[in-house]
Amino acid sequence: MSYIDEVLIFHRVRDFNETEFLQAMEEIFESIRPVIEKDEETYRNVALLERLTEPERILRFRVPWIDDGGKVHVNRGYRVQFNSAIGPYKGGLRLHPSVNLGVIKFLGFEQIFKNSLTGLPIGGGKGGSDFDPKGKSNREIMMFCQSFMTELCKIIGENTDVPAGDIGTGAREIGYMFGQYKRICGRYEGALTGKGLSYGGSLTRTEATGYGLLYLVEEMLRTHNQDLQGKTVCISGSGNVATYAAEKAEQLGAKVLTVSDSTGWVYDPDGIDVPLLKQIKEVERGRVLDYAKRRPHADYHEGRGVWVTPCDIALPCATQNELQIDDARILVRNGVTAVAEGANMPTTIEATKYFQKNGVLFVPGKAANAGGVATSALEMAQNSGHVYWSFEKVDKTLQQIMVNIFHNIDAAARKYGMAGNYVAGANIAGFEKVADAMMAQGIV
Ligand code: NDP
Ligand code: 2IT
Repeated sequence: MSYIDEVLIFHRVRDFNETEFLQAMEEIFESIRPVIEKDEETYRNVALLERLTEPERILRFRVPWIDDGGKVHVNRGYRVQFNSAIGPYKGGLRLHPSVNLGVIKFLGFEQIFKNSLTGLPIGGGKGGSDFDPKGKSNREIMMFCQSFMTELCKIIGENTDVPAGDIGTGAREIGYMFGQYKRICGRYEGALTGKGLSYGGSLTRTEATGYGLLYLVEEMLRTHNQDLQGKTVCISGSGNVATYAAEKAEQLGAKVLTVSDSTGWVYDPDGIDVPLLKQIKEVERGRVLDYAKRRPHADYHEGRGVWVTPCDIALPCATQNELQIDDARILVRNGVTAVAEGANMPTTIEATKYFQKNGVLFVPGKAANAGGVATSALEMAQNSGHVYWSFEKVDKTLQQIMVNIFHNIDAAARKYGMAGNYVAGANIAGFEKVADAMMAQGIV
């Protein structure tokens, strides 16, 4: 049996209940198969794949907190320090009731290759909790964040592990966590990114994931002699990534027709009004239903269904496995030409293959949404140099990073005879650097 299959079967048996982790691993292993099979014995002899798929360290901890009515709650906190071959662990913290070890392992595993693609010295990690921030008061959020950080602070630091935001963790949560970290550890250091601008944050970090997604799409279209001018775009989600993807898409001349959340979605034929969306989501902490009520021609629909809207470009920016085979069929039937993942693994493997088979340009999240973590690494660089860079400088650097990522994944796909397969290109390019570093550092 091939080495790749041996390791896959081993995990299917041992980690059978970690569905999302197995899905991420199977996609990556399929892509790197030609790389491994070229030199199978070398990799097998040092158990490279077994080491790559086993986190260096996992911390799971109790997070007790007291709500405004005096009731005590206990959530589970996680931090998976997956791989530090090319730099300190780096990756976000997800606060959502669906969080479990399998979800955090999938996100941490993806992060290894994404961070490698940025070209910056950051390893892979991820964390979070099954805490649900929806409907909580500011005080309750602060109580939770302080309790969470009281444990997490024991294993993070500017040169060891640097968490950041993800679903449910934005500027407010990072602020509370940073305050508690500093209080307990007594050090003012960049142990978190996504910080506020008054205490060590970087300009452009808020916008970075969404902007970076569009910079990559723009470069991909350019190499196919197209641009975003006049294109229609469907976006799912209405959080950090979705909002700034919409903003940049509109700046580049496209019309954004949809946004969504876990209760419903909005079709706005006049194009999404991004300042209004920001007001509702970032200031009022409302829902997309509130957006629809304040727009003259927008329709609101309950439930899933955002992908029925005909569009040139689809940008899933909400959560894993939100774009499934039926959605892919409808998008293709409606003439979609490009799909790029703002979220992590939003497209199922079946849907991804359907897009590729039907000639749709498809870019996986680990390349397309890498602008967020890349800008986090720029925040780390500013913090350790005790300096601040201008918006223009960070934005230009981000743009260059996304252009480089596109060309690197394009070249890696071509090198292995799979031109245009950006899934294979991203996985191979991300893997090669990490594998090289792991081989050089011995059996650790
Ligand atoms: P936010 O919390 O800001 O927004 C998440 C959005 O997705 C909300 O609109 C939310 O709706 C929706 N959503 C979340 N879970 C579900 C679900 N189970 N079903 C339907 N909709 C859902 O998160 P971000 O924008 O930061 O993250 C979005 C995605 O992008 C995630 O996959 C994240 O891992 C990825 N990502 C984020 C980066 C960042 O820098 N923030 C960087 C790279 C990737 P609702 O409010 O109803 O829950
Ligand atoms: O999935 C991701 O890349 C993020 N949530 C951002 C991680 C980071 O460290 O900025």
